[in-house]
Amino acid sequence: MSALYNPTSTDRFTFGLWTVGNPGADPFGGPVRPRISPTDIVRGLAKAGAYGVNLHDNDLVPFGASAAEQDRIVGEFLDVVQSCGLVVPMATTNLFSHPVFRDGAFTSSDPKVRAFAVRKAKRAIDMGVEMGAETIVFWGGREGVETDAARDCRDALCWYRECVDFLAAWTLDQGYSLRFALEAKPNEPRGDLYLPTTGHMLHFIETLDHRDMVGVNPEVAHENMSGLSMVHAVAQAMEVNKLFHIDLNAQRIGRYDQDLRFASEDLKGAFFLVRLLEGSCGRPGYSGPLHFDAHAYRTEDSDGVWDFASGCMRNYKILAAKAAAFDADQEVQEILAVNHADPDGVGVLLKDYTREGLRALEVLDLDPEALAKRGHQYERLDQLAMEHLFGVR
Ligand code: GLT
Ligand code: MN
Ligand code: MN
Repeated sequence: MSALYNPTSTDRFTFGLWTVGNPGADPFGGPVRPRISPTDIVRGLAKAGAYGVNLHDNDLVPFGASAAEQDRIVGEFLDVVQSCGLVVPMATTNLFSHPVFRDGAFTSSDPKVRAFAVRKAKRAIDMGVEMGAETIVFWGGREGVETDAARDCRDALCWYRECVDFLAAWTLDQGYSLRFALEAKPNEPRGDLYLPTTGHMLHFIETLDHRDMVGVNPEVAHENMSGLSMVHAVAQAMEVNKLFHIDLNAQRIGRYDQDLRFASEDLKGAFFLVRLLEGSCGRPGYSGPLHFDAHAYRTEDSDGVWDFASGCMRNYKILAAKAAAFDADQEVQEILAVNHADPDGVGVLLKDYTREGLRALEVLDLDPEALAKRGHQYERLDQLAMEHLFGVR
């Protein structure tokens, strides 16, 4: 395998403790791999060329641990993180594993459960700040229902908003400089999750008190589970400066949440996603951490886990090189230039409404029959993308 695509810390690749630490359990069978300790995960990630490690509170500190126990565990962990030259850019709260969250955390009908969830999230944020995290992810794994008989969905959304508003206000009150990133998923483990796509999240964010500090954390698998385009979800977030974090993995449409090695399915989707994240068509890219929220196949032993991690990072770098080559390809540029051409300066008329602009629009020579005759050469353009991907161009 070419060393050209070996990751280094400047690539800003991150993994969660729960990703490489996944022991291969599924709903039909138990773990198949020994549990790797958090500190060994950190050592392994540093060796593999990652930049950082992310975690849920309970990936590191057991649920219900005392303050003294937490201090000891966090201290030991941070010593290893620092000695390995890694960082912890993102932290999150497990609001889904404990049975107390069986009917939701921020959207539970029981205010005591909501209060417990907020208090747990608050403590996880404190822990994240101690570790130097800049982003706090919220994935509402239990925020949903099997039956809408349970509550009016509008109440759920209102409670969800109250909890995020409360935590944002508290974060600001603490003087923490943090951003929240909300992660959508359509279903699993609940029958239907509230706020099922990144688009739903983006609108919800606009209804929050402290919307400036809240953005999204789209995941490839989660958008694809709904049969939607991850590229379009991410682009919409980027266009309004709301892409605060990203969960990269792979997924086949119509399946359970597979969390596969990045780009191992839907190669073309991954190619256009990387092209978008790297910056394309004169638009800036994304500069935050590139997080892989995925895990090794259940078939793998401990060595296979590191093959998986290396594959995620190499695939991103290979696709970044392919995307750059595609954008630099003269034939690609020619096709795009023809399609975007504006020799008569028409586009500017639509930028802002003015009465003069309207008059100019009305007298334009626009012949729909002539415009409709034009082919766009997208078969050729897409084939060029394919040939770059196949490595024959
Ligand atoms: C869980 C989930 C992921 C989320 C993680 C953050 S936890 O593994 O499947 O998509 O990003 O809470
Ligand atoms: Mn997932
Ligand atoms: Mn995720």
